[in-house]
Amino acid sequence: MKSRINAALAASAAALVAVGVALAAADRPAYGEPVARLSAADAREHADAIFACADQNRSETLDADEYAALAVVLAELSRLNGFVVLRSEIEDRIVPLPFQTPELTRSERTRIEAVARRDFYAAAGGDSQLSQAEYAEEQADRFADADRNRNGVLAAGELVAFAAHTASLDRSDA
Ligand SMILES: [Ca+2]
Ligand SMILES: [Ca+2]
Repeated sequence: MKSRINAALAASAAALVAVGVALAAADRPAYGEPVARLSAADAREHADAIFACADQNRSETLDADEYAALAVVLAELSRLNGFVVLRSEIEDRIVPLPFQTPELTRSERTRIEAVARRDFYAAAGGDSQLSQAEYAEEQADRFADADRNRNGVLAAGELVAFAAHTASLDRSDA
């Protein structure tokens, strides 16, 4: 698995490799049980951990390149793994993707990056920098979109929708 990930990332820009290494860090403990329910607090913890991985230059903000690299790497790793990893301080857990997913093609990667840049500028505001709070707010909006029954928890199909979004499998709007 690791060599497949490295091979996929080798074709990418340095920014992609940096984010990919941070997200695939070998010193993380083994993955726990698949997630059955995701609370808003769990999602916030995950978002904060992802933000830290994506902030390559430790500026405490994401720029458009960091944000786009994050979107591409999350899609790439999720598809290679067949699951999305949810980070927490205690352990990483997984949400399996609902179907076999092919590796990213070059054109898909271009599309994901373009969508990510559009999303970035919508979320970042006039300074073109996305703070941790702004990233958390954007991710909270995605959580709310997935929470169809508005009970503050993602479960079953809601969780699948959230994971599919992370893997950029739901983007038909670009
Ligand atoms: Ca940064
Ligand atoms: Ca729900």
